[in-house]
Amino acid sequence: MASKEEIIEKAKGAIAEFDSEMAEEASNEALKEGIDPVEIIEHGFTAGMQEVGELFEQGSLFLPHVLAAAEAMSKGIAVLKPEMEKRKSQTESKGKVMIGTIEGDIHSIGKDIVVSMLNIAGFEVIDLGRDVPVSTFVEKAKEIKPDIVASSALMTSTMVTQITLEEQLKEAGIRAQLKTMVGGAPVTQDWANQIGADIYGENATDAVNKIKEILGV
Ligand code: B12
Repeated sequence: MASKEEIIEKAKGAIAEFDSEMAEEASNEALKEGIDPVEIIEHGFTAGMQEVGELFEQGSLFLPHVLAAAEAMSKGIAVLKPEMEKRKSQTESKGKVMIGTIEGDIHSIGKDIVVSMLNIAGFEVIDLGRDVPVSTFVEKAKEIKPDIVASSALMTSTMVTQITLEEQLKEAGIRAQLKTMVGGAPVTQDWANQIGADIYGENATDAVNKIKEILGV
């Protein structure tokens, strides 16, 4: 019988070794041992992806490696999905969160984790996907009237579009009726302050806590 630490290490290793089968195995073992899927995702898969990211930045790994790591991560998370659905808060929706990766940016792994955690915490999440045009954020916000409009940006070249989102929500006359949240690796609290976003979320747990706080739920 594997311990929690061993399973978390296995999940982390699966991403670092781009091994989808091992990622699924780690998830299945976690389910068997009754370990919270959130722990496997945060301390296992995400930690592994961070390592891969660092090696990619240092130039010792290349894009195909990163893609293979991303694939392993989504395979591992897919195994955990049914259990996460089960653990979903059974209470009425705590609020509506609309989220997407900003225009020009196809990074979706972090955003997807935030979506999963918000779901578990009992929020209704409208996931617009990745590379979402600012106009789509605005149109959908008018239609769906979410409490929160959240955008993810993983590149310095796309985080600037979060400014456009703030501006267009104002132009559409709906900015005051909702709160905006920004996140993604290059995004900081300073950036959120600078562009006038209401919430900065460092990671999925932080995002959930801060939304709960601002909505008072
Ligand atoms: C995986 C990855 C990819 C994968 C993405 C797969 C996918 N489906 O998402 C692939 C291989 C496709 C890819 C492509 C590219 N990538 Co890339 N990629 C990465 C990598 C290695 C890891 C990102 C990741 O998934 N991390 C793991 C997750 C869990 O962490 P996270 O995203 O930060 O999310 C957490 C928090 O930030 C937060 N969060 C995230 N979103 C949100 C949203 C909200 C609202 C909140 C509150 C919180 C929140 O919560 C999450 C959970 O804790 C990073 C390196 C890095 N260190 O970030 C580069 C990186 C982001 N990529 C980079 C680049 C340049 C590219 C490409 C342009 C490469 C190319 N030459 O083609 C293309 C992008 C094309 C495009 N138009 O978008 C650069 C960006 C540099 C910059 N300008 O800032 C980076 C930093 C690598 C580097 N140093 O060069 N990439």
